[in-house]
Amino acid sequence: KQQHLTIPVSGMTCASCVRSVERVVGKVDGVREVAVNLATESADVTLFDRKAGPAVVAAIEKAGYGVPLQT
Ligand code: 9UX
Repeated sequence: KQQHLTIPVSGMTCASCVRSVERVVGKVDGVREVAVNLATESADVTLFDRKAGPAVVAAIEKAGYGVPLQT
């Protein structure tokens, strides 16, 4: 089932960081669309399949950014 997620992303400080995160997330299998917002430190991601969620988080962390736990 298609799903929209807002994922918190820490460690982004400039527009290049935003593009880096958009690039790596966009390459993950199952991602339909991604838009990263520096001001809110989050990534809005639309997935073709909710099973892609963990791979999106892994890709963000591998690129050197953090995904703080949502409370
Ligand atoms: Mo921006 Mo991000 O210069 O690691 S690319 S700080």
